[in-house]
Amino acid sequence: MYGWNGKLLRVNLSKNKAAVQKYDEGIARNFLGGRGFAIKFLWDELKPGIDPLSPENRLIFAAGPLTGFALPSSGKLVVAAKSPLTGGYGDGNLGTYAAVQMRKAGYDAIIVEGKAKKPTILLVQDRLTQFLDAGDFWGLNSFETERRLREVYGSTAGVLCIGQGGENLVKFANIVCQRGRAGGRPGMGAVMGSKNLKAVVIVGSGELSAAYPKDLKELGSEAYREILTKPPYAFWKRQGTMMTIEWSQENSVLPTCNYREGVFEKAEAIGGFTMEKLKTSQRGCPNCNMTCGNVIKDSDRKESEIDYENVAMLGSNIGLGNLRRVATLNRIADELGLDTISLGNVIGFAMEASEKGLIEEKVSWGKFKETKALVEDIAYRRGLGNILAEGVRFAAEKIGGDSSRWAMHVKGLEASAYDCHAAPAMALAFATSPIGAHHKDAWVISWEVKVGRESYDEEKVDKVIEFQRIRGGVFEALTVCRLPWIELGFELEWYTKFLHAATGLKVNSEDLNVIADRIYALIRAFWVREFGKNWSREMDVPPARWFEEPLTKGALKGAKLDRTKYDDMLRMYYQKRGWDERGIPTKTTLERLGLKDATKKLKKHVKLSE
Ligand code: PTT
Ligand code: SF4
Repeated sequence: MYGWNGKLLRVNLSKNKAAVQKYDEGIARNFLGGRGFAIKFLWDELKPGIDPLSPENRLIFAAGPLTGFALPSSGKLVVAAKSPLTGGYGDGNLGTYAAVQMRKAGYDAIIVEGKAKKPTILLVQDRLTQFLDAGDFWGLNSFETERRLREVYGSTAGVLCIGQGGENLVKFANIVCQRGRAGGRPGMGAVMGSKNLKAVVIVGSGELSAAYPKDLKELGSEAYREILTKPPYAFWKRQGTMMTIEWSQENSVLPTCNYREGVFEKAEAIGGFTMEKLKTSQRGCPNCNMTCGNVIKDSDRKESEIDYENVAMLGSNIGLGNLRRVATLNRIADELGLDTISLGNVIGFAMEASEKGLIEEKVSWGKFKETKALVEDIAYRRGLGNILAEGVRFAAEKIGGDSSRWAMHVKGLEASAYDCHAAPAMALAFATSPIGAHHKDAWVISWEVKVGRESYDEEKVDKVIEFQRIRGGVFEALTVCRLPWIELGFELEWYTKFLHAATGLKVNSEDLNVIADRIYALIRAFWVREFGKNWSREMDVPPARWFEEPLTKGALKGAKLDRTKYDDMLRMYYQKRGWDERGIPTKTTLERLGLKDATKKLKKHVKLSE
C-alpha cells in the first residue's frame, strides 16, 4: 500500500500490552481514514450498550492517507469513541504534531482499550511502546503536563493530554495539545480519563511512502504557493476565525444569553478588530501556511489562543463583553481540558436558570468572577458544577421546570455558536450532524444568509447534504484541515490530485461522495444500534427554543423556526439519504453502500425498512 501505512497500533491498558496489527486494504479504500476508520472500528469492535466510561470503550486516534505528507494543513487527526455525553458516536478533529508523528512511527491509527490500574502515560516511539507511571502528572493541568513532557521528548513530539476535567470525567472534557488546540467535544477527554490515561506521547522517525513521490512533492509546493495567492489570505492571517464575530452580529446569528437572541450589544468589544489590537502572536497546526490561532494576553496576563467558537460561547452567550476576560475563561478551559462550546452553553443555561429562580445558586449574565469560579467547580465537580459537568441535557432533567425547552443541544451535544431562530438550513445541519449539535459537518449558515433565511426548500436540504459529504465525509476521512477550501477557496480538485499522488487511487468527487455516504450511514447505524427502540426522529430535531420563542432584538426581531416546515425538510433529507421515515438507513441503502454486514447486525436491534 502507498499513502497508508497499512498498520495500526492496538493498545490494551488493562494488560499493559501493545501490538502492531495490519488492517485490510479494503478498509482503506472504503473508509479512507480518520472518521471513516473510527466508525468502522467502533462498529466492528464495540458491544452495543457498553458504558462509554468503562474499559470496554475504545479510544481511537486515526489519521488519513494525506496526514503527515508535506501538503497544506495535513497535520490533523480524528479522535473518536462512544460518547459519554450523548451515548452515541463521538469524535473531534485536532491539529497536532501527534498526527504527523503517529504516521511517521508507522501507524495510521492507535486504538486504546481497557483501563490502566494507575495513572499512565502511553509512550510510542516507532515500534517501541511503553506504559509510564503518570502518578506525578495526575492533577496537573494540560499546559503543565505538556510542558513537562516536551522537556523530555522535544518540541515537535506529539503530545495529547487531558486536564483535570478529563480526570474528573466531566462529560464534555476534551483532549488538549500544543497549549490551545483542543478536540473531541463529546467527552473524548473523559473517555481518556476513564482509562487512567493522562497523556499519549508519540515520536516517529520513519518516512511515509507515496505512490508518486515526485508528483506529490511538486503538487505540495505548488499548493502551498497557491494558498498564498488567494485573495482572502491576508485578512485570514489577520483575524482567522475571529472575523466571524462581526459577521454573526451583522446577521443576527451570534448566540446571546443562552441563544435567546442573535445580537449582542457588546459584540464589537469581543470581535476580530478588538482582537487584532490585543494580538501578541499566532500559532497553528503542523504543515500549515495559513496559521489561524490568534494569541492575546488575557486578564491574568497569560497567553490565550482564541477562536470564534470560544469567544462567542464564553462571551456573548453568557453576556460577557470583555475580550481579555473571555480569553481568561478560554485559557482556563484549555488548562482544565473542557470543551469551550459546551462550557459556554451550560454556563448560559445555568445563568438563565438562576435568573428564573430554578436554582438557588446566583450566577448572573456577564459576571466574570462568579463565572470563573463556576468553570473550576465544573472541572472539579463541586456543587452546581457537578450537575453542569453532566451536560445540559442532564442538567435540564435535573432542575426541571420548563428548562428542557431552552436546553440548547441535539442528542445531548451542546449546540455550537450559531443562533438558528432564522436559519432553517443551519438548524437541519445541527440536527442531523453525526455527533450532535456541532457545526463541523454542514456549516451552511454563510450560504443560507446569502440565499435567503425564510425558505425551507429542497435547495437547502441539498446544500446540507453536499456540505456533510465534503466536510463531514471527505475532510474528516482524509483528516486534513478544511479551512483552506472553505475560507480561502482553495479548490477541492487539489485533494483528488493529492490522493492520487499519495496512494495511487484515482477517484473523482462522485467516488468520494459514496465513501462519505458510507461513513454517514454507518455512523447512523451506530446511533440506532445504541438506542434501539428508543431511537426516534425527534432526535433529529433542534432545540425547542428556536421554534417557540421569537427573537426580541435586532433586524430579525420576531423570527422563529416553523415546526411543520422543518418536519417537511427533515422528511426530504431522509428520502435523499435513503433513510426511512424514522431516519434509519434502509436495507437497500446499506447494501448499496457495501454495508451488508451492518444490515445483519442492525436487524437485531430494530426492524429495517426495505
Ligand atoms: C472543534 C471545536 C471548535 S471548532 C472550537 S473553535 W473553531 C473550539 N475550540 C476549543 C479550544 O480552542 N479549546 C477548548 N478547550 N475547547 C474548544 N472547543 C471547540 O472545539 C481547530 C480548527 C477550528 S477552530 C475549526 S472551526 C476547524 N475545525 C476543523 C474540523 O473539525 N475538521 C477539519 N478537517 N478541519 C478543521 N479545521 C479547523 O480546525 P473538535 P484544533 Mg478542534 C482553544 O476539536 O472536537 O472537532 O471541536 O481542533 O486543532 O484546535 O483546530 O472556530
Ligand atoms: Fe490549523 Fe488553522 Fe492551519 Fe487549519 S488553517 S491547519 S486550523 S492553523
